[in-house]
Amino acid sequence: MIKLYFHHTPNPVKVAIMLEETGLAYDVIGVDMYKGDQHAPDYRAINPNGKVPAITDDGITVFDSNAILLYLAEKTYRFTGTAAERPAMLSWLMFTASGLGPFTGQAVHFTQAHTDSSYATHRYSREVERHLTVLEKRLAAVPYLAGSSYTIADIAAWAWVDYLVRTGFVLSGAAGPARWPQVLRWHQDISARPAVERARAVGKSLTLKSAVDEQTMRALFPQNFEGAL
Ligand SMILES: N[C@@H](CCC(=O)N[C@@H](CS)C(=O)NCC(=O)O)C(=O)O
Repeated sequence: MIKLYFHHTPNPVKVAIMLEETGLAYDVIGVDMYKGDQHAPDYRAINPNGKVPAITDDGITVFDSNAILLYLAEKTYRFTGTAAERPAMLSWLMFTASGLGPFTGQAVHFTQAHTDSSYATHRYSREVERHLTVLEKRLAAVPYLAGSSYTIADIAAWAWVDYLVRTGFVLSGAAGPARWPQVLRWHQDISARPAVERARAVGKSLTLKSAVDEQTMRALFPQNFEGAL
């Protein structure tokens, strides 16, 4: 049985969606990243990068959400798109893995956690907007990122766009619908999928820490603490 190492944040949610879409059986194991569970030796043996998500699947271990999406797509032969769509699927999956995801993470960090760098706040926020505009142009031409088929590239990008919608970071303001109507159309379309609705509920029964205190700051931002890495 697959074990999903989870916290309710965008990267693990991608994997929950894929597991729900494919109907594979899985158990959810909470990794309380506000307490620093991601750095525990037992968890580092599963994900040496000390982040969520990771999965184990009968002796196989896979870490990094995008690698897990590819692994599950290859395991089930689902959500890869047609043969003709596969190159586009890979391109858009990596667009999220190396661009939309990391830049959004940095934008949120500098806007909400460390507001003392206006240069960094500006740079990453503008990069989020630029990534949304790249998505907008693609989704004005095709219904899904790979083309006609809903694929793991959509699942990966949706998790970050959903985060931007829910937190109101960029998309909720008056400018959002005017600037990125196709992104919002695509977001609503995917949000209505039953598997996505079920994935939103994954991990809700876990008791995870919500308070942000020094333990949390040390767990999430060890580079800011001498000798913590
Ligand atoms: N490239 C990795 C990034 C994983 C990642 O940054 N996960 C965040 C949650 S969305 C995390 O574990 N944060 C805890 C930490 O950085 O200590 C992936 O896609 O899985």
